[in-house]
Amino acid sequence: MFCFQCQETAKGFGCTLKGVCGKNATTARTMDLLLFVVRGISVVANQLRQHSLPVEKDVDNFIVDALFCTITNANFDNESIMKRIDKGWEIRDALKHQASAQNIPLPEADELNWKGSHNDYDAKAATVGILREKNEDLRSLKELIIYGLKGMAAYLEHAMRLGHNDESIHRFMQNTIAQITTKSLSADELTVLALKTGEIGVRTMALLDKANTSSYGNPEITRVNIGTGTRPGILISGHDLHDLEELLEQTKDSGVDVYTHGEMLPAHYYPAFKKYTHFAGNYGNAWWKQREEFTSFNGPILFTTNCIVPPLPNATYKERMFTTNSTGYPGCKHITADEKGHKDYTEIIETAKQCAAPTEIEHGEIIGGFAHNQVLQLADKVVEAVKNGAIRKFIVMAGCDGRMRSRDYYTTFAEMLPKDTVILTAGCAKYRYNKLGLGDINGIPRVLDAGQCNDSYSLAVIALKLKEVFGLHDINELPIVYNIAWYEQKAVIVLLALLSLGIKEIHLGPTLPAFLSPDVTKVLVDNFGISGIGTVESDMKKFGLMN
Ligand code: FS2
Ligand code: SF4
Repeated sequence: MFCFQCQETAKGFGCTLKGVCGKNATTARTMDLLLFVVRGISVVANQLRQHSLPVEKDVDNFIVDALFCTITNANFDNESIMKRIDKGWEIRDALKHQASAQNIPLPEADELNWKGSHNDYDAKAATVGILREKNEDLRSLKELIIYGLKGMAAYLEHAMRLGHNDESIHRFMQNTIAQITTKSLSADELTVLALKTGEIGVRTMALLDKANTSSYGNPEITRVNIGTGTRPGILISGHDLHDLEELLEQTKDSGVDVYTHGEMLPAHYYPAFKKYTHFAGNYGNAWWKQREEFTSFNGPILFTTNCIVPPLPNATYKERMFTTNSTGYPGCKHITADEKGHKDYTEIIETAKQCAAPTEIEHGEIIGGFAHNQVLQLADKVVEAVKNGAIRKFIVMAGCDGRMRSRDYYTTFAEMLPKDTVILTAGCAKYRYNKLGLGDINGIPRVLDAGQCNDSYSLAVIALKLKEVFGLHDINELPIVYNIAWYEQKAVIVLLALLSLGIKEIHLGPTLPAFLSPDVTKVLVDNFGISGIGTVESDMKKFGLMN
């Protein structure tokens, strides 16, 4: 196996024996083969589209789900990946049949022709992974784009589940994958494609924002309970608000409470979920603390997306773990939707009823809900605070959290920030500083949480609005610095999206991606001023934040 798609990759180079995330070598290779299938399907689908022929929705759905399930910590269930591959051949061959019936020529590519039995999968997979591209820089750029597309697929899938779709995004994804598969693109051409991926990433995040807000209202300032009640609970994790809605509906008179974990915390900010009195609060912290927190939660856990940490062999909660959508874990019950997209959570609810109430690990409240609509309602107050010097700078600290010790940097950085600065955050990175009690500036909290990682879109909307209000020509003239933490591939699409909006001088940590070759890193440094993080002190100085 070879995988280097996430920030925790082995030795900052690549996982070769087993993933640091827990993904075993066989599953890693099976995922490589699934991506091979995705490439084949994309080539034919793209070719049909180029000839103005229709492509079935099933194709779009398959590609989005297949990309999503290969994101870090989403799916550890080899069997479910194999099933996707089997289905993928059928889709590919049906598309080829369609092309041949219409005399549409297809390019030459192994991805269009190979097919073997399950016994052949592993050997084939070993030849079609990341290292198939021998040129280090081209490999780097291709993987940068593919990881961006994986993040895009995740956000698109959530929007689609709420009935919001955009054909042009699917077209872009499939066209891009087709180009990477069949064309000999130069480094310059791939760089342009990476930026284009960012641009479509903005469109995808805007689509998801519209899907979420038109379904559940605009996030508003909300205090979220982090303690527990006395009734049994169900813990819902991940990013999918549609799953949450169905769970809340089905649990409302059951005597069971629903708590959020990790990236589901921002669901509390949406007005539509406030009517559920049993929507009890947020339990715990970011994804990587789940082994302890799921143990003490005592009740069932539903994963709607990544991040799953493989439970230890003696984990007491494995029988209480449920997955859905693109996620999977061997031995855990997977909940599928019926043909209308509805899910039946009876088994989770019945399991919860047999469980003890959660053990309280924290007490109190956290505040959030500062997505674009809410912040723009406070715009006058914010602008005034900037003009009169009460707010000197905004620090965008969006992104992901992770296990590495070096991420303590973000807690220390937040603690050491001067009192006239405000953190703008989104994603699970917030857990490094959202319980520090950093206070407020004239009633404006010093940590403004917009929501999930996809709500980084909100931060871009806010920045663009401030640029307009202050009459600036360039978004980089704003008193905003970017100190972003990344972990998995959704952060890659967020980064590409910010670059496509012209944002420069982004600091990325705790380490730069292993998949960026030295030459590609140089392009990002020279053209966008991207850099890694230093020490807290040196970065404070660099950002002009020393008092
Ligand atoms: Fe966090 Fe994991 Fe949000 Fe990522 S819970 S690192 O999936 O997408 O951010
Ligand atoms: Fe390694 Fe990250 Fe890939 Fe897992 S997702 S195998 S930790 S690089």
